[in-house]
Amino acid sequence: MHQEDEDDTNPPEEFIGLSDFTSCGSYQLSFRAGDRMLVHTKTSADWWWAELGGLCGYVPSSYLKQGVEDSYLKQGVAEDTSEDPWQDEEYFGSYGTLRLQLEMLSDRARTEAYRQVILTNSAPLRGKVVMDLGCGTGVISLFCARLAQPKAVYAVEASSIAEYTETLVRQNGCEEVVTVFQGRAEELELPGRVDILISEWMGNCLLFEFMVESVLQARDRWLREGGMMWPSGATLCLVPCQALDYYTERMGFWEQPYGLDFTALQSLAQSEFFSRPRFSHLLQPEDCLANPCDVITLDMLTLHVTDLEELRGQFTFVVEKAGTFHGFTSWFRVQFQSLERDKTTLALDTGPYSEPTHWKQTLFMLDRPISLLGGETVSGTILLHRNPIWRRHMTVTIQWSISSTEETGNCKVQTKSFPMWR
Ligand code: GJV
Repeated sequence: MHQEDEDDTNPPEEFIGLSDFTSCGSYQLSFRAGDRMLVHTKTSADWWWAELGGLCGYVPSSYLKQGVEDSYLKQGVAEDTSEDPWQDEEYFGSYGTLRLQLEMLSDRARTEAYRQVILTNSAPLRGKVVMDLGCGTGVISLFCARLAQPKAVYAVEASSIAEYTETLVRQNGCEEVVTVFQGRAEELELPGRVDILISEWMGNCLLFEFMVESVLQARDRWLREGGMMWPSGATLCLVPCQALDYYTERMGFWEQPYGLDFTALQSLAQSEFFSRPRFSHLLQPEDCLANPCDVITLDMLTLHVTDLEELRGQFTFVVEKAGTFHGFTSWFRVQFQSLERDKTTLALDTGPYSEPTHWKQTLFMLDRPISLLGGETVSGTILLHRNPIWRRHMTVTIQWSISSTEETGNCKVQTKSFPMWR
C-alpha cells in the first residue's frame, strides 16, 4: 500500500516565475519574476499547486517556465533568471509613451531650467559639439539648435519615441544641426568626441532608475578632455518633517472607521504603506521641522560608476519649532556650471521651497510618529545602497537619533531601510 503510494507520486518539479503574479484569492500564491518554486501537482492545464518559501497555493502555469536541472540550481544564484536586471524592455517601453514624455515636457520648472542654461550659454556654445543623452522628443536638442549655434547636436534616445524625434527636428528646421541616434547610449557610435554632454537623468531621490550610469559611461567614452557635463553637479537634500494628512489617511483611519475599532489592521498598514518611500509627496514648507540639509553631493565630472553602489551622507538638524516627526522627505538639486569663467551657476531645485516639478518629493515614513520640541537635534546618516541584482533599484537606509537639550533620554539610535522598489 505504502509502496504503491510512493510510486504514484511524481517528484515536485522546479519552475521559475516569468513575471510577477499577485494572488487574488486565498488559494493562490503570489510570486515575482525570477522566483523559483516547486510545482507539486499540475492540477489543470492552467493552474498548478506550488510551493514557495514554505507557502503553498495555486499559480497560473502560463507565468512559469521550467527550472534548470538540479546540479545547476545548487549553485544557488538568483541571477539565472531570464529577466534583464535593467528591465530595459519595460523601462524604454514606458518612455516610448507620450504620457511620460508629456509629463516631463509639461514640467515647466524642469524644461525651463534646461532652456535657461542653453540661453545663458548661447555665446560660448557657438561651434561646439553637444550630446543630448536621453533626448526623448528632442526638446533640449532643439533649444540648443534654436537658441545657440552649436556645430552639431547628437540627440540620443533608446525608446521608440525617437522615431518621431527626427520628424520633429525636421519640422522645426534643425536637421542641419541635430542628428538623432535611436538606440542605447552604451551602443552608440559617433563621428567623434563631444564638448558638452547634456542630459536630464535624475530620478526620484536623485538616483532611482540609475540612468546616471549611462551618462557616466557616455562621458568616459565620448566627452573630450576638459569638456562640460550638464548638470555639472547634483545634491540630495533631506529634512525631518510632519506628514499628518498622509499619516491620518493611511494609519489614523483604522482607529474608528464608522465607529468601529479596526486598530488590529495598523501593523499591516504600517508594512503596506510605510515600508517603501512615497514618491510624489508634496511637502508643504510649514511641515519642515528644520532647515533642510545637503546630504550627498555628486560631481558629474569625477563621479565613477562604482561610486553608485553605495553613497553615504550625514545630517544634523536642529528642530526649529515643536511638531510631530512623521518622517524624512528628500529631493534633489542640480547645478549647471557656466561655460564661461566666473559666470553664475544655474540650478534646478526640486525642493519644497521651489516651484513644484513632476518629481515632487520623496517621503520616508517612520514606523511611529515622535513628538519633537524646538531646539532638539535629529542627527544621523543616510545610505543609498544600489540593488546588486536589479540595477535600477536601491534601498535607502536612514539611521538617526534625537537628542534634547535637557537630555531626557530620547537618544536611542533608530534605523529604517526603505526598498525602492526592490
Ligand atoms: N540610452 C538612450 N536613451 C536613454 C538611456 C540610454 N542608456 N537611458 C534613458 N534614456 N530623468 N529619470 C532615455 C529614456 O528612454 C527617456 O526618454 C529619457 O532618456 C529619460 C529621461 C527622464 N528620466 C529621468
